[in-house]
Amino acid sequence: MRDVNAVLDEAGLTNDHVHSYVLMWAAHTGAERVEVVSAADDARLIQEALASGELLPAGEGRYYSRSYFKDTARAEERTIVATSDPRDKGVYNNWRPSAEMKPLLRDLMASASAGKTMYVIPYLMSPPGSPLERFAAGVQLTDNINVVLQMIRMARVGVEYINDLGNDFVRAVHVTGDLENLGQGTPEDKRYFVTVADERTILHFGSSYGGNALLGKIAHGLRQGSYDGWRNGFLVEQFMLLGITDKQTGKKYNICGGFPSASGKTNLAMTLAPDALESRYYVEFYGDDIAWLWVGQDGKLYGMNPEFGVFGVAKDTNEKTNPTAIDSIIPGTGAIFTNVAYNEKTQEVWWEGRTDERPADLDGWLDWKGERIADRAPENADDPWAHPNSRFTTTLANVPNVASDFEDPAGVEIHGIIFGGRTRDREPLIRAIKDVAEGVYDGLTLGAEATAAADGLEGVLRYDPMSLRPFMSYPEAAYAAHWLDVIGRATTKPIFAHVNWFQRGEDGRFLWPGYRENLRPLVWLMQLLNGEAKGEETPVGIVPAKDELLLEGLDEQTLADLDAVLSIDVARWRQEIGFRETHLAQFDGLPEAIWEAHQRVALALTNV
Ligand code: GTP
Ligand code: SPV
Ligand code: MN
Repeated sequence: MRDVNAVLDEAGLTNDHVHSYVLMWAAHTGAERVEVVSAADDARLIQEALASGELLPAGEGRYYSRSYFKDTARAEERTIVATSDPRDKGVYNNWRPSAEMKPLLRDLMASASAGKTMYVIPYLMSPPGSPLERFAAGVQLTDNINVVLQMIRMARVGVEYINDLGNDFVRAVHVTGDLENLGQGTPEDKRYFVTVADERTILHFGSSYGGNALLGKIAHGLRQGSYDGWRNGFLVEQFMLLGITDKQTGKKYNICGGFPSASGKTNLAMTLAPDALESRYYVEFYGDDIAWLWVGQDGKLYGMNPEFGVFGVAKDTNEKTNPTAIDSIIPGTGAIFTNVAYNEKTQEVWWEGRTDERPADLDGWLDWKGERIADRAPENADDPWAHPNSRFTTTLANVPNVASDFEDPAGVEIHGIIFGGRTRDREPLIRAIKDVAEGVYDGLTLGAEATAAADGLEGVLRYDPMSLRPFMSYPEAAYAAHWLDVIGRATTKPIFAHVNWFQRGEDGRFLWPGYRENLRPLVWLMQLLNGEAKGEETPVGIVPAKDELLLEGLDEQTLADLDAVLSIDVARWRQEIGFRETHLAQFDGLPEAIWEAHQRVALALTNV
């Protein structure tokens, strides 16, 4: 191999700490050559990936890739947080001693990139100049060109982000491994996705997909970030972030919030006002998956999206459900589609819900595994064409309603924090919570039906505190205390709310049309914050009075279902209180304020 130092020098990489880190791992993984990547290399790297067949063309300026069929989602049970302090063990963080995990990962990675290029990706998970910039820089090493191209879309990439940082960067090592021989999902599973949080080192082995492989996003942006936030006084959450401007009053409100994976963050963040409200409200997109939150000098709560792109669920994305997403992946955007269906003759892509009907002419169509659809056995005729966790990757700037100040390092003031999940009953469309401890309690008891973004468990209801469960890096009780501390320091408090777009009727249909219509309850929440709406008190928060919700333009069926959508099922709630007690009791040393909030809600429910 060429002298690695010379390669790094030529690329303008002057940080000595980065030099020694790259040198060490290049030697250890046995990579054949080293290449430093910057965003400006995108066009050339795309051509190389097309030439090698690692990408396929999907029309003008769009690309398609297929991952190994056993490598299509985050593998939560293989994901570990390691530190040297056993007190960092929580209920959900899958803690292991770093002294055990580091040698194991080193062994797995030894010579595992032989014959391959090791790409060096210096990246920043924040707008440059952010007060949290110091925690946002990293250098990912990867042996996979598709991962490089995805990282260029999802993070700010270039040597300028790390040259002046000394040792303040996350070391993020990704080695794909021999995907066909890793025993995925068997007792001999060789995949390990480890964040050594107290050393700010990420070691991921055995996947080239999504959060397993793009280490800026989930591993750094959420798991490492939340650990750093705990130690340094800020919050890092799996939250979307949007702004709503009332054109009549000129006021702008920013709302962030967490729904578990595949529960609607991207769709909500990219939403447009429903047609009937378009003349009055304008919605701006900031981020769809991660928010970092901090209290500013002025006592206000601020938030920013550390990402540079969107890695969105393809399923059901269409002109009606999410028109801005469709516009953000049109020809010329550089979008990459992964694991959707692909037509090798026309270079079109398709996924379930893209159009009402599957393409009628099967000629050229391959499913997400690359198998010819026209050749399917009759018993497989109904199998999905796209994988349910298939995704599109596109940069924020491609989203038509991206906020004009999305790169402002100052971030935006946060007025509201919402939690939501997929729950078919009990949870009303929206219930607002003004008390901070009760809001935090609500986040801690967030539950959802599991989804395709995480392996296994489909359909089972599980608790997912603040929607951070798969990314939790430190113990839950400390996490709750940290939330109370950070929000407690804000002198202007945000309002909290719990939302649910997924209530179903006895016939199984959704009772609320969702998507763009979801703006209505959010507008109500901001009116409540402002004193323009009063709502109705219930034991579990304030729900909108029917005439306070902006109803114009909703169809007959939705109006007929509205009572059900806004009502509180007290019997189901009393039962839920018992489940919550068991859930919270797992967390040793949970702050008293959280238990008190729980008791207040429980008591209010016995008294109705
Ligand atoms: P991750 O990227 O995995 O974190 O997912 P996410 O939370 O961003 O979820 P996303 O917005 O991609 O939505 C996941 C699925 O939920 C998609 O299939 C959407 O079409 C569907 N969905 C989103 N919003 C709504 C809604 O308001 N109502 C209904 N019925 N479905 C929705
Ligand atoms: C999620 O699963 O919550 C995602 C996608 O945002 S991934 O990056 O693959 O984790
Ligand atoms: Mn996510």
